[in-house]
Amino acid sequence: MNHPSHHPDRAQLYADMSPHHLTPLWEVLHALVPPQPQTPCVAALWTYADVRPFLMRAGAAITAQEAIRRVLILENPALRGHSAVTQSLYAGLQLILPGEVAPSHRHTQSALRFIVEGSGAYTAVDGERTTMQPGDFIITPSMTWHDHGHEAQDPMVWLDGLDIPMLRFFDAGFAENGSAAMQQIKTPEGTSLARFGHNMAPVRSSSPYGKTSPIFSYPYARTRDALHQLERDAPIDAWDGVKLRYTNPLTGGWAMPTLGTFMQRLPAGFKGQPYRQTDGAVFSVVEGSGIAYIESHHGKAQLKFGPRDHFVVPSWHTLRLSSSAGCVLFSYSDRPVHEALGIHREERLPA
Ligand code: GTQ
Repeated sequence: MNHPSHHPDRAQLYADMSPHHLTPLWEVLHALVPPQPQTPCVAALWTYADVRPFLMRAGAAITAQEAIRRVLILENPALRGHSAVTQSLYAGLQLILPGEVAPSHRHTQSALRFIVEGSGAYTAVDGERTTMQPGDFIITPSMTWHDHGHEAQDPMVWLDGLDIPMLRFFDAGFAENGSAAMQQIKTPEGTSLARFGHNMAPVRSSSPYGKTSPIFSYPYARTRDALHQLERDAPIDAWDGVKLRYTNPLTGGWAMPTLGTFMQRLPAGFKGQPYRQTDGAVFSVVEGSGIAYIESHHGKAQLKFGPRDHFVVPSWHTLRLSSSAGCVLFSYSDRPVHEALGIHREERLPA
């Protein structure tokens, strides 16, 4: 037995070194260098039917101006109090009501918005607005000024995906508030998309947002067309259905340096094969319904999802997706960081 109580001499050694902030490695080595990932995070589902009433109550309880960002954080059930959906990812659902402004600020954390409900609100990024529609993927690059406003009707809800836990881990977070709630608009809407979003780039190419894509709005209408055409005309992947990743047109790499973003279509009757990968992922259901079968060291879970539901599949959890009616899923993960560090692993398993 290795327990210190069986070795009084060792126990005394540990007790004597502890005030000097020293710890014996051999007591913790197995947990530090596990044979395979053993995330404390668990798979979880947030149905929109459950979440929406709380969002609307939050809308009555506090204004966007007062809250700065009126968001309900999707917390991993195993990480309560950490404002994290996995160890590295943040997820939240943000509500903005007609007439409101979420005031301008900027921070080193990168943010993505994935539009869940409503339309007509805008995000402004460094002086250019983009109007948001359901299914649009919108980026707030690191350290760019951003405010959100809503001049149309009906509540508007979007998924916020941020790398907050990563920046916390690296202790690399900086933030500042804007001098005014709304930033000055300097560039007409659609300019970034015209410049970078047509498989072309300015001749004297610049990278206005550093390592982040210069396109900060990827409209769903285009993504949807691509998925449907590929479903019709191209082979269906046995694990993923039709799955595309969003790219930075200047590099062909990820749209964001810390967050990988994907959109996939599962055709009607799709029964996916199982796979697991080291990057944990958050899913937002755009259209349709299906079931995510998940297996890990925590056991088995079966998540039945429908439109506007959200779920998380942590690292090294085996996932199998199926859909009888067909569906479209947006997802994001920390894969770009795994790849940059050379630690990404994926296993595509036989059924
Ligand atoms: O919109 O800037 O959900 O800074 C969390 C932190 C949203 C935002 C969040 C943020 C934002």
